[in-house]
Parts: sequence; structure tokens; C-alpha cells
Amino acid sequence: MRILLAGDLHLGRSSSSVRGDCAGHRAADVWQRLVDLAIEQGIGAVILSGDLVDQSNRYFEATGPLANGLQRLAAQEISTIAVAGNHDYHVLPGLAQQYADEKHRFTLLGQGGNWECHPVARGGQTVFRVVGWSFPAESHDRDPLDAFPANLPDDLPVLGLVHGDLDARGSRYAPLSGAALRAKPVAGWLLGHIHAPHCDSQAGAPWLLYPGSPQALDPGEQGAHGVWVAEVTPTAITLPVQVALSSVRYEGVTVNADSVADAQELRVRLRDRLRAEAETARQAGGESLRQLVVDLVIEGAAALAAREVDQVMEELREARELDTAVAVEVRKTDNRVVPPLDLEGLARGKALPGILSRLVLDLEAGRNSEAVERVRARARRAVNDLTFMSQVREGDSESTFQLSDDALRQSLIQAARKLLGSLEPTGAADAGGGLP
Ligand SMILES: [Mn+2]
Repeated sequence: MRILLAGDLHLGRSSSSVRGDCAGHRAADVWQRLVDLAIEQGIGAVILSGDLVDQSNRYFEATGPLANGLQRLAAQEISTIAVAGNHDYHVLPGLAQQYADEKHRFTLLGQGGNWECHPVARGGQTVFRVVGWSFPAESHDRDPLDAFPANLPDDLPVLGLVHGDLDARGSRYAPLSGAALRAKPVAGWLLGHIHAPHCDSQAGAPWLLYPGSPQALDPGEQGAHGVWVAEVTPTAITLPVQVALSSVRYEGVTVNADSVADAQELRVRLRDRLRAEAETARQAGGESLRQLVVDLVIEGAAALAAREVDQVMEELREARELDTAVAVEVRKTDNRVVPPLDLEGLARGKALPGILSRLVLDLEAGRNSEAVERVRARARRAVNDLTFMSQVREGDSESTFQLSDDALRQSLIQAARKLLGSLEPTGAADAGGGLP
């Protein structure tokens, strides 16, 4: 029997930061595509690892599509088995009562945080078992495995099913120990909670799968998103294989502008790169993929004024039709292009270019000169001020701007190099000659 594995649907949500109509990009849309796939591929059971519904306030948006999909699956004798996550611990038990009938064939396992083992049958014969645990409350700060059942029947393969935070000690969302998961007598673990897909397998231990949200929902969740298919044999459950289903893919793209001579050459280089990215995304994303959302970084040393680069970036962000394999939307750009500079030469001067060049050289070499210390303290203060203002405005003590010492140093180098490149050529006359 082939089984379909998924989690973190978050029905009620849709992909964020996508321009225009959200049709096709809603979690409800990917759920319909999941159901289509399960029927097309003759799947025996659909297993879902929690956070099916985004929040109780999405109840009305979520329940229609959920019931419809369950009915379409049930009509093909496909059962759906799920556990609850931290987002739907309060909504799912009610829905499970409603959808337990033959018309929906929906089973919620492990209610109230009590492990439950459930047989999955096909044609009247039990093929494998699912052992699952549901979130009993909004948060849960202990490892659910502490209460894992001691005696599981071992005549058939078992799939473990739980929503929680893998190897994140101190997490409020069911911290799971990877070592403990691998020590359990199951064929594999279907996990939920982390939206980026990740499959991990070690010889002699059950595989661990975070299927990821089938629809990419947030720019932080890069890569191909979809569902996973595994085969249940009499003795095992094979390593799951991803089937891409998301209509949106988020990606970070870094383009090097080294030796680009003018704005037109930069446009060509960016267009070629985005075309290549779109083609790669299309090949990995299958027929469902409609849109590639790109966060673009452009770096390198080029004899282009910063404002010329900024101008091209703005054109890209506003472009509606890029001639690519799938539609590309440039969501965000970061201009890190610096002018090619003779820093050593400039550093011999006494005026501003000389001072800035010495600062850049010290920062790049990791030397803690007096100037470096002063600039770093100023920058650190500015970051702290931003954090303070954000906390006051949002009343949220968690919204701090995390900036490591290294990231701060890199930002200062960027800023100083950009400033150097924007100085008038008269400043450059200060270079090298040691003029008074
Ligand atoms: Mn969750």
C-alpha cells in the first residue's frame, strides 16, 4: 500500500508576499491538489501531522474545503488519519467527531496528549499501524515521548505521528529528542510543526520526516514544497519521496556584479540569472508551480554608481512580466555592490577617503583600531535604539533586531565602501600622493 504523508496545511492561510490574486495559492487549494494526487496515484491512506487548521478563527474558511476533500478521499475508500498540532488542538477534536463517519473516514489520534495506536486496513485486512499523539493545549513543554507506550504490537510496520519541535530543548511546542525518536520500534516518524521540508535517515533507525507545509506560506520557507509518498511493505515503510505541489516557491538569489561596466550589462546579467532560476524551479516544482518569489542580493565590485544599481533594482521590483519559465516576482532587493577601489593607495591620504579606507582595511582584517571600536559602538547603539523603538511601538518584548558582531562588521564594511565610492573624484586626488 502506498501512503501519502503531509502536515502543517494551515487551512485558512495563503502564501504571503505574493502579488495579485491569491487564487491557487491558498492552503485550501493545495489541499484539493493533495486530494487529486492521492486519488490519481491510488493512495491507500492519507496521514497528516497536525496544524491542519490555522486557527479557530479560520474555522469557517477551513471546514468547508476540509470536509469536501475528506469526502472525495472517502469516496475512493481512502481514510485520513491525523494528530492535532498547537494551532488546531482545540478545533480538531470537534471536527473529528463530525467526520468519523463513512462519508469522511477521518480519525484523530492521541487526543488529550495520550498516545494511541490505530490499525490501517485495506480490503478488510490490516496493513500497518499508526501510533500518534495530539497536542492537548496551546503549548506543551515536555517531550511527548516520555509517555510513549511500552508495548506496541510488532506484527506489522508502525508509523509514528507527532507534532513537535525536534531537538529544540526548552521549546514550548512539544520538544522532541531525535535520539529518543530513533530508539522507538517504528519504521518511520512523520513529524509536524517545522514548515521547511526535511527528511533524515540513519542506517538501522526509523527515518524522521518533516514534510513541510505543502504550500510554501512564507518567504522564510525556501525550496520546493509538497507532500511525500511512501510504500508500506509487509516489514517496513520505505523512505518517503517528495512530490512538489506548491504553487509558490520562495528563493534567495545572489548575483555577482563583478566587472559589470554599465546598467544595461547589469540588466542582462540579472535577466539571464532569473531565467535560469525560473527554469530550475519549474523542473523541481512540477505542474503546480505558478510563481517564483525572489529575494535578490547583488554583490561584487563594479564601476557602477550605487544609484544606478538601485535604479535597476527598482525596475526589477516593479516588473510585472519577466519572460521566464514560471512567473518571477522580485520581492526584495539588497544592493551590496561596491566600487573597485585601491584601498591601500587611498589609505595613505589624510582627508575623508583616507580615513574611510583605513577603517575598511582595519574592519576587513579584523583589527580593533580605535576608529573601529568607535564606529562599532555607534552602530551597536543605533541597533539597540531600533530595538527599543520597535518594542515600544509593538509592545512586543521579543521583537529585537538580532545582529551578530560579524554581521555588524560586514554591514559597516559595506556602508564605508559605498560611501567611498560615492565621494567626488576630488576626494580621490587625496590618494596615494601623500599631498599635504
Ligand atoms: Mn505547529
